[in-house]
Amino acid sequence: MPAPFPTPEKAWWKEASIYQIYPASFCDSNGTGTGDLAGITSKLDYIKGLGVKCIWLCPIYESPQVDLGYDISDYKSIHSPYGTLDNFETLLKETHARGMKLIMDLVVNHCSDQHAWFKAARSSKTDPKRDWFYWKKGVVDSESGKLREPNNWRSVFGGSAWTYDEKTEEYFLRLFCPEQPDLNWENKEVREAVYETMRWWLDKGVDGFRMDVINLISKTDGLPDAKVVDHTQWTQPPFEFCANGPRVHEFLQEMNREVLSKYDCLTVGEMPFSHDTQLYIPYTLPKNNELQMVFQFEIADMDGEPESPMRARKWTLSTLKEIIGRWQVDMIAAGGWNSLYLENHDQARSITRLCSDAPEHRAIAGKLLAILHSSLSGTQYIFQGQELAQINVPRSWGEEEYKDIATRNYWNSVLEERRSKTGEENPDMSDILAQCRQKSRDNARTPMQWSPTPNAGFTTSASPWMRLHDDALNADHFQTWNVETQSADPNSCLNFWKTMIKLRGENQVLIYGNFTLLSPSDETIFAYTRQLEDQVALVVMNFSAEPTTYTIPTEVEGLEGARLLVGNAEGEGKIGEGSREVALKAWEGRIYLL
Ligand code: TEU
Repeated sequence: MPAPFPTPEKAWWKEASIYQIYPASFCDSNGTGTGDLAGITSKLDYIKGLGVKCIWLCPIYESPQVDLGYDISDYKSIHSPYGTLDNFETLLKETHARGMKLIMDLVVNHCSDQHAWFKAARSSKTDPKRDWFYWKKGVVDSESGKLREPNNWRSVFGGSAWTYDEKTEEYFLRLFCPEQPDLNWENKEVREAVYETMRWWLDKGVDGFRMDVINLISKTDGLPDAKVVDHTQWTQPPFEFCANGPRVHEFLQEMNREVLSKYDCLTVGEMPFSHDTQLYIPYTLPKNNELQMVFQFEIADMDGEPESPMRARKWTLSTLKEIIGRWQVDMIAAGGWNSLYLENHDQARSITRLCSDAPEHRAIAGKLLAILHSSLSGTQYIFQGQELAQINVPRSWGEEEYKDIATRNYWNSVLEERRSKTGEENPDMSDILAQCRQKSRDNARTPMQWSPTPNAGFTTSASPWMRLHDDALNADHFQTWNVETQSADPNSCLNFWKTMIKLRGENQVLIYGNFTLLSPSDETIFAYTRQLEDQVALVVMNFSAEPTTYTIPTEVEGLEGARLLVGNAEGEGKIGEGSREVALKAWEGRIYLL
């Protein structure tokens, strides 16, 4: 198998496995029921023990927490329940002392409506900060004669993307919730204020940024009405005019020139709302001097309805393979770099979504996904709890347990619609509850489970901010799904993840090797090879709850000397002499070195 494209240049940030922390749900050091910075510091040895080289901290800044920290009211102070700047400095120092790096979340497409910038902008039409945001007059609707929003853009969280401001009688744009006004990047002062904030954190010693919805910062001039694709509503998805917009590359190049190029830092741009590989490659090409990599959403979106992501949609293994294969080949062939994630704080748990969370399959499925995730090209991001084989919340939970604004808005909008249709105060919502259990962002946000003790050692408070998974309490389960118990069990998912992170570090073919997909239309087996110079790795995974036998295609050479590098099930895992057949148990996966 000849190598089809040149080996990427090596870099620390390509090889680092990164651990994502959602601060509210990680570890509560002072019994408030909410995680905090001192709690994170107390767990640094655990994080280092995983083998990761870097931490990504979700927002810890001052915030009214309407969108759990993604609505920032002061970029230079800490949300007080999380601690103080001193606590942050300690966390950073202790992270560095353990040879790890720390990147921050940079949320600058929007800020909070409680930020001083927006308060000033809102105070009068002539305030110097007015133009730091998008303001527009309402439009008189030709049919009703009433004043309506300046255009038909729909918010990511539902409803119009505009909010009316009584005082100045204009609307402001907010692509997320009304408390998250969009910053106007066309205004140079805004960009300078952002760069100044970035320098402030980098000068403190932070090692880079994960940039929230950074592909939304440039909007098409005049903010034209979006195409009508949803005939049931007036508002429409606005992304053709606000995602990957006309000046986005110019802005990122300026940010790179002004800030990033002056530091040895890691940069990853979060970029939802398109799946076009070719559109995303330029962001990561070294010659363009923008970002190192992007989070694309093709796997995240695969099992949700495009116009209503909370509605689950059927997917097939061949689709997943096509998506992964395309990014693995096209991005690397072009000279860009991928970022790999199966979970984050906005996604349901990957075992539930992609495999089976039935008690008998859960641990092996978690390990299977660790094999997949650790044998692809790109920088690897692991979300807290993923290493413990955490799954979605129990089906028995009621709607009152769901806290996330996207989920709440969706629930309330359907409820209202059904109330008005049926005239019933309590219409049947069981289908929507089932959707929440499948797709809600809350599924990722249940607190970390540290030990087989009350509240799983997450907090000493009797009322954690979010309910712990029943795993943590249920007598059948609480012995299994936590850090302490799994640390002591050599066969646990947690220890398997440690093995995979270590093997990835030791076998660079898994990070840099060329990717070749095998058997693309097979709906049970996910198999591929990776090749780096004369090293070849063969990955074979059974994505089904039934045992199966896979015949390795003849295009794969060198099977005679195959050595099993790792597998997630017991047994020798040998490929029979002179045979191309591999027998795999339910959810079994293996990596061979050829
Ligand atoms: O998320 C971007 C985003 O729009 C999606 O991940 C969204 O959450 C998903 O499609 C479900 O609706 C980022 C942050 O990660 C997220 O937590 C914030 O809510 C959002 O931006 C706004 O800052």
